[in-house]
Amino acid sequence: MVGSSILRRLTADGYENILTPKSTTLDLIVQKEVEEYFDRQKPEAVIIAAAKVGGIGANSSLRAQFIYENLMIEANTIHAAYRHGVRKLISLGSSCIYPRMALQPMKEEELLSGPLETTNEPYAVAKIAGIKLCESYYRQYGCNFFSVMPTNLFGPNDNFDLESSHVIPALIRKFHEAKIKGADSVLLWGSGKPRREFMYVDDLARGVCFLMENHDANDLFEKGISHINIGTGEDLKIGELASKIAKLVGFTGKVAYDSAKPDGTPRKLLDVSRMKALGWAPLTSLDEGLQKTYDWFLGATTARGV
Ligand code: GFB
Repeated sequence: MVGSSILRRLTADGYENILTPKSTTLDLIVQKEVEEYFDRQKPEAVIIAAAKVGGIGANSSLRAQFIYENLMIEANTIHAAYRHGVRKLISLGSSCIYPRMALQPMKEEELLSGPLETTNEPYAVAKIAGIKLCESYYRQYGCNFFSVMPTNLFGPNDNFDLESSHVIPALIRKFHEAKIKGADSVLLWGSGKPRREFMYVDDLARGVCFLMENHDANDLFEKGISHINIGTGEDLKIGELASKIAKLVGFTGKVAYDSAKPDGTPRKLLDVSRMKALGWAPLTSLDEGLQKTYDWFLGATTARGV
């Protein structure tokens, strides 16, 4: 989802020679393959959008895969970028790097100020390692590498698998299928009370390209900041999100909650004043992004003949 959006952005901005290796041709978990790829292709700039990602269900159950695969992808890519003299590198993380009870909205300085949320601790530890890899390669070798922490993202090409997806694609699919089948209720996870911030993926792509062109590692590290947040600065309850998506899809039945499923962190809202101060802001409202994502889902569903 993120990679394809960044590719659309770069192409629209007129960039050429964009390398987008698929996991079938380059396994970023295997160091030798990564080194050989950098040898062959000699990239000038790198954006690490590749990651093992998923919603609260996948994060809780695939704990070994989430920590191992993300650590390997980051370590292999960042080290290869250093060895091959890459001029700038941006590594993408997630707002789950902050402590479960971090002060809201979460400033960059909240990193490592308390214990992490258990459901996604392995993933968060790997993403914190990504931040520290960039910072360490800057401090020891002077590499222009830094990390960007996006809030919860959604949009076209998201994963709509009900077990492993994030909440927005899960809700779009659940409400859509319930409407088609004429079901009178939909079962959601947890209590509906946690608050989340959501950003449409094309805004993240704009933000990453903006930082690639306008920001450098020393702008952060020399101010004692290890990464930069990117989000909308607004959040809502999962229950409120559910009402929005039900209305959008046209589902008029009841919403029930499965309390056996985890809520995760109670609130996850980023402080985005640093991006704001750089003159950057997202353009897509939550309602507009949800509409675009639902339209994409309907197109993909029709294409699959479902
Ligand atoms: O999007 P989500 O899976 O991830 O869940 P997190 C957000 C909230 O929605 C949780 C609730 O409180 C879920 O319990 N929810 C309600 C549902 N119904 C559903 C449903 O059908 N499916 C899903 N998936 N959730 C992830 C982290 O946390 O967010 C990752 O685990 C990463 O590490 C990612 O940071 C952005 O926001 O809780």
